[in-house]
Amino acid sequence: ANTVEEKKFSLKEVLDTFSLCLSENKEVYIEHYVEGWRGLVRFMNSLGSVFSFISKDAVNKIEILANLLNGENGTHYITIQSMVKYELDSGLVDLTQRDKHPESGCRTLLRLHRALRWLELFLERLRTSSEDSKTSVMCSEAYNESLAQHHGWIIRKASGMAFCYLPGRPTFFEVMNVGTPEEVVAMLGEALPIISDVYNITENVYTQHELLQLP
Ligand code: 1PZ
Repeated sequence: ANTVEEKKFSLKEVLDTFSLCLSENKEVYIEHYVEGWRGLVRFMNSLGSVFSFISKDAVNKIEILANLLNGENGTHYITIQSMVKYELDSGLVDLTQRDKHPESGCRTLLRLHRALRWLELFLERLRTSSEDSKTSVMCSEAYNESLAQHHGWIIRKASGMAFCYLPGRPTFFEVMNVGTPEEVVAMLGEALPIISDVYNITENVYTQHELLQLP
């Protein structure tokens, strides 16, 4: 019998982590948000080393948030809502240019938040794709609609090159380790509304506080 340690990593478990993010009154727990990202990075690393420049940046941001959560002011970092209130009230956010607080929780989480939109768009394309659809095309379309708008041309070029190394749809589905293609599609159908929820709630908080363009 498989022990927990031997059990192969499944993308379902990662996406399930995001369902733990939402509190009863629709606040987003940073602990689970960070945990969800850790799982996505593990998944991305299993796709090959061409993606390591991407996962390095993601890991860096994940650790900044984890350190804030585990630091002396950690109680203010329980949810995205409490983080935003605390950092704004305490003047801990650079609003117009990176200066005194280059690694604020707000600006750091915003980068992952934008990437979560990419993930939502990409997974939705995967979910509705046909057998001969190209993952690299789905990935770059999702990227162009989301993250690319926030990246300079060097990063856009490097990303575009990395996308070409994505495995094809059949292999991609296998690496997800969820089951048959039908089961993958069903799993995505359940996971996507949760990811959208987390994304939309975060987006609203950032919109309300005019934080969507943080440098
Ligand atoms: C499965 C294939 C993976 C495709 C991932 C698509 C996203 C490509 C993004 C590439 C950007 C990486 C290089 C670092 C860029 C940073 O400059 C920016 C802005 O941060 P700043 O410079 O302002 O501090 N970082 C980001 O935009 C965060 C990117 C996180 C990407 C995580 C992708 C996770 C994918 C999960 C796979 C299932």
